[in-house]
Amino acid sequence: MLKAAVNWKPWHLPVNLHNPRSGNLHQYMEQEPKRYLVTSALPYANGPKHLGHLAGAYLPADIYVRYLRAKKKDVVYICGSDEHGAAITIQAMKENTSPKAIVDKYHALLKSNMADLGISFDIYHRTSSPIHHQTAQEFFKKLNDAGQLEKKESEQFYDESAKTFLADRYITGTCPVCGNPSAYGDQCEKCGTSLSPEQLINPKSTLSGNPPIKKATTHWYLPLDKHEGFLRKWILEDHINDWRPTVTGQCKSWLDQGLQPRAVTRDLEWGVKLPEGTEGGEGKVLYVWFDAPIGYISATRQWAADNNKPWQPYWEDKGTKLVHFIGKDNIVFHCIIFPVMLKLHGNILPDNVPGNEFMNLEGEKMSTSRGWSIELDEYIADFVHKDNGGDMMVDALRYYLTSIAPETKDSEFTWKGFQEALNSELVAIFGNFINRSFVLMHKLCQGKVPPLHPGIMDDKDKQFLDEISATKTKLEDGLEHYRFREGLTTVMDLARKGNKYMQEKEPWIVARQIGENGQPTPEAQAKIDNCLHICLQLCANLAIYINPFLPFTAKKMLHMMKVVDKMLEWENAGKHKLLSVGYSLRAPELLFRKMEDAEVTEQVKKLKMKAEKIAEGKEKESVAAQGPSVAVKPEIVFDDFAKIDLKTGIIKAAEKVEKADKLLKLTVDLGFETRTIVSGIAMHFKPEDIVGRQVVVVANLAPRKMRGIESNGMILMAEDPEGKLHFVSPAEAIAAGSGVS
Ligand code: B3M
Ligand code: ZN
Repeated sequence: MLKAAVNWKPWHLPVNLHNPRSGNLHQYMEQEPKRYLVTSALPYANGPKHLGHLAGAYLPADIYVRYLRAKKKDVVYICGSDEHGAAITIQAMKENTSPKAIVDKYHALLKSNMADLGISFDIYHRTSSPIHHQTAQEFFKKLNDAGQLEKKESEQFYDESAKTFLADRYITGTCPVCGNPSAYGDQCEKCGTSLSPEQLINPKSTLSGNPPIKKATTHWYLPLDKHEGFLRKWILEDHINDWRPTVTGQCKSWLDQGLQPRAVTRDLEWGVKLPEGTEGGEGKVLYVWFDAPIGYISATRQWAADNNKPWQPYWEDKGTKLVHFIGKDNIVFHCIIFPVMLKLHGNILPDNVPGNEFMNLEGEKMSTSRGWSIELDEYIADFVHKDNGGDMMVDALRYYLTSIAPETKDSEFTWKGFQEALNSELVAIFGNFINRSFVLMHKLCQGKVPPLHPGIMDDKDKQFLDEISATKTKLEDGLEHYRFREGLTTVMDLARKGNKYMQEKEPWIVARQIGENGQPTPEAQAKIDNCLHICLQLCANLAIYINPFLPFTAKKMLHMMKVVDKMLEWENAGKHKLLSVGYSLRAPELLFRKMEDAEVTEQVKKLKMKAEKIAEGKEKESVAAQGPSVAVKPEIVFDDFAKIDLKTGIIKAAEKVEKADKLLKLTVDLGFETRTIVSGIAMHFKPEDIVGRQVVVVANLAPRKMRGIESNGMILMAEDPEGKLHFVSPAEAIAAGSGVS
């Protein structure tokens, strides 16, 4: 006991406040920044966010800042809700409430989701706050007063019945690229093309359903075209080697297309009003993409005020390293538009913008609106709040998402892949190594850190200690250069080597060399000591290395080792004497649990059902949008009608579709062939009652999968005012396959 006390290190319990500084700063090409300002894209407070968002903008930033904090850097991690723009007002319409109610509701949700997942913002602010409105107005005013904005009149889409100009999102029409009939004025969600409302075919206002007219209005423009030269040099020369190629590549294609002045104001109610006294600015607000990035600045101001610090150096001093973490859909705003704003306003520019590609889900694009997503709150409900090992499932998620981070190309989340990563990597490699080290230490070394006997160290021992130190440099290289996926692999490789080292040393076999006293011989014990001493030093190092990625796990490891948080400081990484000889350690705790096959099946099923339910809802909506049946749809020409191939058929067999209340699977004889058609008529007809019926079928409708069954066609039905369905069929018996026109 006395020995242990003498050997206590500052990170051993009880806390000793002495602070050793090794000063072994790693050498980098660039000058050491004075401070870091790290941001994650401000999520729209218009609904829950999904795992793709987490993997794209929040988790990597969190890993980065946790690493910087471990290095005792001056770092502030900024985020908050983006509470303006059409994303909010449209959601308010959908939920039949006010924009304010929407942002209040979703801001609270996002804030708590992020906290549950260990995202360690220094502030999670909101753009509806007064300090943000003030900051954004001052920003606009400074640029406007300096003559950096252009004011011009232009024709914009206007809804005459709603008496309002229409934001791009309020206009829908047919996508000129893919023909999607419900593309938005700024983007087609089906093919991903970014659009302007002018490009839409048959544009319609979502407010009234009427085609909009063009009306003159005045707006302020940011003349991006004037800053093209600066952007080209800054991105395509100065940062061509340190930014991700996917990011510079996207910038290059924007620049090559030629930049246009961009309107930074809108005729809307909801948003940051133009500063008072702006001539002609009444009734106008700042464009959401103008005010949102200024949210990074206003959040910094709020953070500084809360912490009694000056905020200006973070945005004005060149010694600040500013890093924006975003998804690829936000690249143009963070690499082109906001930098121009910052430059004109006299601020520093981002040092890097690590934009991530997209994470797909089980073979398809993740999308909340289509229901093909795992929302943060769904994951939290299923695995964090429900599961008693909640924190361990947060780290399991952080692990899997980082291991498949879409850093260079799109990647894919699958539940099977998650299970595999958890069971055969986290549990079988990392958790297993820590657990074995602790179990053996309790069994063979009286629950204490055994001494190291240098005289009998062999090459394997020495090499392995070198390996522990070498990992530090390798991991730093990954973390400093935003290659988190590689960084995590580096840590896991070390744990894997730990298992291999222990396997080769097999202390449990060595322990069978028993002396006369029934204990292992002194030589055998010395070998056991060396192996477990080194393994335990590795455990301490693994805690430091894994901490930025899996903070909850690192914390548990500290508890097992009975050391304080201070041990996690980066300057301790790679050292071989983190745990003092003779110090007694706790029993091992379970760090991770396996994911069962049943959980995988259940989640995949849940995902499919959610998407189907939403698809059904949308179908209803679009039927409803066509109006009551007395109204007639817009006129078509004969050629439109002639495209539809209607044929008569006879129902040969009908059966219920499992777990789908509304669907019947029909076998229909069309004369020339027999088809499977899935029809939503199960609430109206019993299968046995409709066999033998004559029907009319849309024979050339593209096949569609419903509940895993491919449906080849559609049965025509008439709906009476009570909503009851009736078959449409020839009055007399007629050969199956007869044409209908
Ligand atoms: N709210 C878009 C998005 O959530 C936008 C980001 C703002 S970052 C300043 O993808
Ligand atoms: Zn399209």
